[in-house]
Amino acid sequence: PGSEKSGRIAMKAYKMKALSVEEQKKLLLRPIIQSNDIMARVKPIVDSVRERGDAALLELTAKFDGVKLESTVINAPFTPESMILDELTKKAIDQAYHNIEKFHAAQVQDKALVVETMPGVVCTRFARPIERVGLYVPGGTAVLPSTTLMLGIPAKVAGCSEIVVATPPRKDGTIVPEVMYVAHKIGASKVLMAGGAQAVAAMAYGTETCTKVDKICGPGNQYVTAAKMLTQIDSSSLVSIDMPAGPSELLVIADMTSVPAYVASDLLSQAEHGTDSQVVLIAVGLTPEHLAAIEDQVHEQASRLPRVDIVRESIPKSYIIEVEDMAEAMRFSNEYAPEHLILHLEQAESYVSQVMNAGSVFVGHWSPESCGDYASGTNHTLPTYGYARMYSGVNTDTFLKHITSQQLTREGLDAIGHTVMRLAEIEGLEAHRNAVAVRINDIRRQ
Ligand code: HSO
Ligand code: ZN
Repeated sequence: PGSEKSGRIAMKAYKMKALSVEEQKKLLLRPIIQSNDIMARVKPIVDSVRERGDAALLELTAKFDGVKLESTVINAPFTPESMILDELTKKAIDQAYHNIEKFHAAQVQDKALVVETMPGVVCTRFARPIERVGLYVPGGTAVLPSTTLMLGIPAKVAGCSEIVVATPPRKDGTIVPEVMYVAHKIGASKVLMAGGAQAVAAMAYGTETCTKVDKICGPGNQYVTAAKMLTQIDSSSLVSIDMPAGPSELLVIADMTSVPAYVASDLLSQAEHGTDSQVVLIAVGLTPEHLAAIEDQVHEQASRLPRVDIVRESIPKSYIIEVEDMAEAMRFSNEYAPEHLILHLEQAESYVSQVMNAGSVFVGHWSPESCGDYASGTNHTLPTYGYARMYSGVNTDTFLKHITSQQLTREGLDAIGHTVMRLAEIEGLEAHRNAVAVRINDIRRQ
């Protein structure tokens, strides 16, 4: 380890035109997650919480978090002593809260959608909050009040009636005051002092003290993700989840107008999350000097980071690809479908229309991912692992469901009736046909 600790911190580097189609495909893949193994370890944990509730939860928290708790839940109202913060911290959280709330409140559609598809045939769609939701806030290597904001604000804005925040306790059996303060601001009714698969199971099935919820949201390690998936497919829990979660990732596209220090700082901000974080740099028509300046910056800035040990593992697994033009860059980025995409480009905004797959886009030199991670207003719970192809990040709709309704007038039914009866006939569903026919007969009789 001695020599490793002093070695150069560098990403792998490729030239697109030297890569075969197969090699390109390989680069698009994320590290394989051995889910069978994980599922086998998670299942007994989930089962024991389902069967034995709080007793199992307390045992598992003692085993995995090394904390012997008296009770697993803190009920609202939370005590002022549990959320004591210095002024600067409080101000920062309040400012972030304000922006995130503003952006997520704007996503709410107050009015029902009403469409008259034919004269006398009116279809509507309206939203209702998911009543009880569980928000998983990971513990681990970082304290994450920001994740509490990102999950809690949309849930509050959507109008969820019960919000449970789950997060692992500290060694002293308490929850960090930052998370308690945010839990208070979002109107959480409970903080569940548990982490991992056991916390997910408690929220999915409910325990003596923990409410059973309808949907579980939030990032987490492989055990948390496995527990979310297991409980979702168990119909006895009747719970849904936001999305499959994987390690954090970032793709940066940079041209000659990019500032090497900024590019490197963005790459590192994502690389410091975990040893499995992946960052990709697509270098568009860079001179060798410009690219070397970015690589130097990566090494220099990385060496000064407190989390350099994490970065030393994540950066060498990450890579740079040199491409000749923006068309190639956008093609690769859309195929990769990154969780975060940063455009360090001249007239960056003109490329946004070409983004087909990404969790969240950061446009231009002055838009570091950190702003979206914490405070600008967008959500940081985003699809990873290529799921940005078909999933959205957490947003206000995550906590809503849409209900449709319809009302037909007599004239409306008269006009649509024959279409419905014919289609029912084709499907051989006579009762369906008849439900229209009995009414049409009445209409004709008069
Ligand atoms: N970049 C992370 C979110 C986060 N960053 C939380 C800092 N705190 C999501 O990929
Ligand atoms: Zn981050």
